[in-house]
Amino acid sequence: MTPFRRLDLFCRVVDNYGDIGICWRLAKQLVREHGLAVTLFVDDLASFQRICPPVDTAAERQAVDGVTVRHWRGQDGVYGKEEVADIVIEFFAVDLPPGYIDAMAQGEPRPVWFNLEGLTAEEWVEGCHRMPSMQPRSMMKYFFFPGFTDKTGGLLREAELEQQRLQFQPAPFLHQLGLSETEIAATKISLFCYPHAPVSAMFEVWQSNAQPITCLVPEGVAADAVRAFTGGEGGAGSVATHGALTVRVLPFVPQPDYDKLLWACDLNFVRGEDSFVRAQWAGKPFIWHIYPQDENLHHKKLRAFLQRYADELPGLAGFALRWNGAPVHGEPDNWAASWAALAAETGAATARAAAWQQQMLAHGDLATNLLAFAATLR
Ligand code: TRH
Repeated sequence: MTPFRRLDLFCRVVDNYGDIGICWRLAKQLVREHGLAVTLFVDDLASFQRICPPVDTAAERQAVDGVTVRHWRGQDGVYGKEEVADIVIEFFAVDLPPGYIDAMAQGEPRPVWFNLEGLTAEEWVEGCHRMPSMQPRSMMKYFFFPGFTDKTGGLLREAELEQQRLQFQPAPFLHQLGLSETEIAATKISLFCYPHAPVSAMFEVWQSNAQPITCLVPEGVAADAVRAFTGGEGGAGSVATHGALTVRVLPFVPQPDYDKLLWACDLNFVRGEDSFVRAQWAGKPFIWHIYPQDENLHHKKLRAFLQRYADELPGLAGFALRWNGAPVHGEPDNWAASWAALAAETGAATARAAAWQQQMLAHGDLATNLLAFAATLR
């Protein structure tokens, strides 16, 4: 049992859906599994609505799945000390409103204050995880890092997730999304990536695959390549087959359904942070398109992850590096060869996915780890 009653979580949507995707997942879990009263402050309700359709984009304050959602309109505003929660989380180092910080300083006891950081497999996070940082008015803020080792905060994961995955029946779900029996019987690949991914090159290789492939692409993703392949607008429901490859455009689904899509496919292409973690819990082989950063910093992060995950899967590691435009030495220099090397490892990659899940489970989940650490600070 946590000694805390209330938690405030501040989320600024920098780009796309990962920021709100992660915060929303965490907020719901803290309510459902830990009984906390959670307020999620978010600046972009339209992005939120995309992954969670019940969200009302016009509401200043609303309750969604037991979470109080407040439209965070800016840094102005006066907050009373009674408005401040027992735990305050700023996600990805967002600046809290100065008026809120003032109210935090007035509280007794003061709230436990966290900066919840981004996920990386690099070793340095172990040294920074849980590190305190002195703030004005003698307040302390603590860094909390998700991660892949027991010296980090672990990964976000709901308690009932594995049970849900084991009970899941793919066929009705895929039918609902409009897939035919033939498409369902093929090797199914979900494709979620950034616009610079070499999707057209991949489509070309898959057209000549020995077995049929169904590639499922959320609407708006890889839009140029999808339009070129389907010869139409590429809206949800668009579908075309050339050679062994069928490409089908899916609607952007609510967040829980995206998990189901990952569970239903044989291979998942994911991106960012949240879909990357969900692919790991899906227990299926996956290829990660990492969020690009200046000076190719993301290549360093990708290599750090592959070193932990794919040390014994050279085909998967080589493919992932090429997919991200990272230099690969001694690897095949064409997509057909890269695909063949990845496909040849399907059995080993599936076994690795299951073993990795067990390894990650041993570190506990991020929400529980965060609350346990917070309790030591009171
Ligand atoms: O959307 P992303 O690229 O998001 C992020 C943000 O850009 C962020 O600024 C950056 O810091 C981070 O990447 C690294 O990728 P991500 O993290 O995978 O988030 C996608 C979310 O969208 C995830 O919660 C799953 C959800 N989703 C749906 O709900 N339905 C869908 O149909 C799809 C494809 C995704």
